[in-house]
Amino acid sequence: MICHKFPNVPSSLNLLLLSDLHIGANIELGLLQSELDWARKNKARILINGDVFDMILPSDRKRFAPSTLDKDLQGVDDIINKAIDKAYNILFPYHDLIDMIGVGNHDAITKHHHIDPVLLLIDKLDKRILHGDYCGILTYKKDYKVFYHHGWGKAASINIKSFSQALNLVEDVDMIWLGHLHTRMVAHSSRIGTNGKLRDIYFVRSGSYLNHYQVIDQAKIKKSGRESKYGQEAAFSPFGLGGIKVNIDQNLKTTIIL
Ligand SMILES: [Mn+2]
Repeated sequence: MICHKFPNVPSSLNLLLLSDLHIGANIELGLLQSELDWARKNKARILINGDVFDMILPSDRKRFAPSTLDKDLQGVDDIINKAIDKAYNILFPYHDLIDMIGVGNHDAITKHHHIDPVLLLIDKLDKRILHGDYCGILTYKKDYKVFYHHGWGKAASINIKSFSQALNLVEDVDMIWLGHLHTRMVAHSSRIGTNGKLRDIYFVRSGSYLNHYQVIDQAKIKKSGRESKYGQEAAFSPFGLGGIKVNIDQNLKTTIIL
């Protein structure tokens, strides 16, 4: 895990919390780009909590389907190179805003393919960017602590249980941020501090950019065949798509920007 401090940030700090970009698959790129543009306009720092890449590769007989690849990755042998190029092209215009890129289960291909695509992406984008590993604690300003973990478990409908599980992992934080399940959500709670005062804690889960329920017209399905959609077959809920926008003001008060 990573433990890192960002002490020198604006007194009113905007964060854009992203995860589950799944670059390399067919994603809702327009949504991602509009969020990145929001970050530019509002001088937000961008953090990416894993699954930057989809990395469902042809050697994965269980999950790979050619139709699920982004068109820029089709018909090439060096799919991993092309996925890194694609992520670079999407993120480069915003590289100066990105503070961290972490690893999710889809990026963790080191065991089978002997490569860390997140490290290669960071090398290409901007060597200043923090490699976030799978989890860590980021401290903003004097003492605002965010615990992030890419996540665990099988995709399900709204799942609040993983937040109480995360509370068993970490103490004394202002925000717990997970990804992975693709079920975008925000919850606010508090804990009794050792001084007897209540301390706010926010639970956030950033969503993905995968839409399992795109409507396909008859001409396309009859010409090109049906596309494999694991989310439909498993009856996944359609989820809320996209990241989470946050403001932390000069008094370290959290506002989720909806
Ligand atoms: Mn994911």
